[in-house]
Amino acid sequence: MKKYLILSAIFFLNTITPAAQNGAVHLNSLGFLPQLKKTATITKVCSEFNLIDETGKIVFSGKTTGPEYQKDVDQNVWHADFSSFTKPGEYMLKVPGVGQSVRFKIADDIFNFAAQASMRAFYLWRCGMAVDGDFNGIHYHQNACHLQDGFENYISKKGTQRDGTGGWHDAGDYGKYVVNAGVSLGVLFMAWDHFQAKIEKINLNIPETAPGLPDFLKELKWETDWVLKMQYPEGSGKVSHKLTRTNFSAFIMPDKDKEKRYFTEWSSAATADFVAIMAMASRYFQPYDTEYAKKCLDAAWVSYRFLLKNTEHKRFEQGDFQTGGYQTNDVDDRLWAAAEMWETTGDPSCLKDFENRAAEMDFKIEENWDWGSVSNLGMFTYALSKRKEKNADTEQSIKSNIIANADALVKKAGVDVYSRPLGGRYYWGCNGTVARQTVNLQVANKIQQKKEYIETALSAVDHIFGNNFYNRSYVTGLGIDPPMHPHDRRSGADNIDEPWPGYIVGGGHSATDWVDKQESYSHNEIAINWQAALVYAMMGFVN
Ligand code: 9MR
Ligand code: ZN
Repeated sequence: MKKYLILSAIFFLNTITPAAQNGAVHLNSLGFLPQLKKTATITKVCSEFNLIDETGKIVFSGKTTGPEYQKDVDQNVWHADFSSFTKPGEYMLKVPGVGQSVRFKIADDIFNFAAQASMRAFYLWRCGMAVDGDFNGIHYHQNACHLQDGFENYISKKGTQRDGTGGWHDAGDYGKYVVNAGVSLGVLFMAWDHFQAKIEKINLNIPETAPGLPDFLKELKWETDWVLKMQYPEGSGKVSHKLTRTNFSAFIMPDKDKEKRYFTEWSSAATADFVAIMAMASRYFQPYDTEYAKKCLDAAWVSYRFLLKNTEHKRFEQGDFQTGGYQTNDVDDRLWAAAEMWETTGDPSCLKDFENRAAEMDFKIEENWDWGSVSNLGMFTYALSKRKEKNADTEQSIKSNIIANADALVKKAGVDVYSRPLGGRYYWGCNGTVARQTVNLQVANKIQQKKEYIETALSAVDHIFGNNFYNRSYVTGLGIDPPMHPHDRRSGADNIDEPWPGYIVGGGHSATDWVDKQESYSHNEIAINWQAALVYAMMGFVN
């Protein structure tokens, strides 16, 4: 009896958890695009590999290269490269003496489903309305929440309530923060700009909250509608830094979170980000909704003019608040605002403002950027702008820095054993940065087309979906052995084992310390800024 039980347990494990028995062959578990590079990282001694099709036939063989030792993971690894095999189908990589990979496909549309899921994750994050989603046979549901948003106690009008409903929750917490909405929407609008034709192939299957808009913009409008409400209503142009409770809630569903939430004091970074977002919104909504486009641009001008008259950095002071700080210097935010205002309006004073600020920043392109450093967004908008009035030297400096930066990322991914374009840097939310580096690479590719740029962007995607130290996907519901315990209040409170799907988790603070534990918010939270980067990364590979 006992023996029978053990045998059947082994059989069971073999059939449902290939990951456990094949730990040494790390690759993008979603699969590969026929025409681009295909590699795997193997963490045991090996010399050759075979690609097996569904019938068990060897369709391609090769020699592995290696070993290469890398200190941060303390591993010797070998690489298998089967890029030259391009035939669509379902395969497995077998490495004699080591084991095999998960099953994966080679197909043109291999990333479409993950691209859709990562974008739908924004819909599932909506605040202020009931949300429903089906994924892998599971129904996820959330009641309408935070309908009392918000109170104005902290912006002088004692106790008054004003409409601040809508938008997306920020992360695993239910707060809403303008600075983080900034970098998120900036990257998402860029995705739309760079990949509109690809994005339009994807049906997001979201409710009709903005008739006449393509799905993707419909989702962004849910957030821009909320961002508009963060501008002070008295007409000054100031923008509240955030709308949150004074502290974080427990792990409860959002409709159960009844404590008062407040519009906070303004900050100059939030105000500048507001300008950039609204200028972008005006530009991208213009073809579908001219009235809304005008509303966004009018709001952007009010805040932009306010910033021109108020040049000092107005920091956000937490005071009573213990929720996310998102405190950041405003120099990069102001540069971004000027770039988007110019691109939307063509106004020469905005151009001058941007070019002066770009010079002050030495036309620098950041390798590693997030909510605290958004100058790249401005630099990229300017570099790719078709407007004619640019200063030729400024344009040249920025473009050559974009190329140099992308070349550096190609090099970094080239030497990292898991092809991580961020190399050995780890910190809170670094998985988001890895995904966001695909923006640098795709922009460089627009300036000077090079296969290495696209393939390094693909390396970032490979890394996220399994070609990493853990041989695990960092995105809930997708790929090999994905995170099961993200720091996400809904996932923790809804009595469903599987977490809400499609979300990238923050990642480790060193190469080997990531943990899939709900309590570890600094390793395993989800957040809109990292998610926007994931969406950008994925949309680049939709076919
Ligand atoms: O992403 C933010 C990270 O860069 C900071 O180091 C960290 C601490 O300030 O905060 C992170 O942002 C969190 C925010 O403050 C509140 N909502 C959840 C965010 C993701 O963890
Ligand atoms: Zn809410």
